Amino acid sequence: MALRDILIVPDPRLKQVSTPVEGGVDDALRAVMDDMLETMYDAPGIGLAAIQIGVPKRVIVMDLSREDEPKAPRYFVNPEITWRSEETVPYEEGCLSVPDIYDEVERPARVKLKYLNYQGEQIEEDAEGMYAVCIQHEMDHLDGVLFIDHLSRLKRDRAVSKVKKAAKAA
Ligand code: K1U
Ligand code: ZN
Repeated sequence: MALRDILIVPDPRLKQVSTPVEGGVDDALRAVMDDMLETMYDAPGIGLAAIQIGVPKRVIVMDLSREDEPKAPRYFVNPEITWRSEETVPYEEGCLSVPDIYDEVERPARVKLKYLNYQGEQIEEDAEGMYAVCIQHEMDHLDGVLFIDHLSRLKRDRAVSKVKKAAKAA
């Protein structure tokens, strides 16, 4: 396993639409997912999309366990949302590619999704709460969308300027 660099805005690769994984889950893809998980834990974060380490494939890792609980990694290959609730909820989101910026995004409260897991098995699930927030945030990454794209243009521009300024000062 290896730590990978996380892309930071305004890196143009973050705007790319990622392509589906062809031919199922193999050892090479599992090695990428292992690197993603290690990178996410190290950041630290609760989710990571492959494009955030520069790999334009439709792959996500996530771990929503609390610090006092055993680790519970989840892997999503070619995830698809098949249903969204009418009801929406606000949540203050952050993103490892937009460091130190947090703002409220309104998203469907519940979704149904299907995906392939680490073993390549087809899974269908309902998500709500933090799981629903995080999977929608990560699936946006697969389509080149960042949480700041859900904010006003003024807030988005301010966020990118703040991140650029911080990077220059570092
Ligand atoms: O960059 C990412 O996509 C990961 C992002 C996931 C996320 C956070 C909040 C709402 C929706 C999606 C993060 O993990 S940001 C860091 C974070 O939330 C966190 C870090 C350490 C402990 C707990 C949370
Ligand atoms: Zn993110």
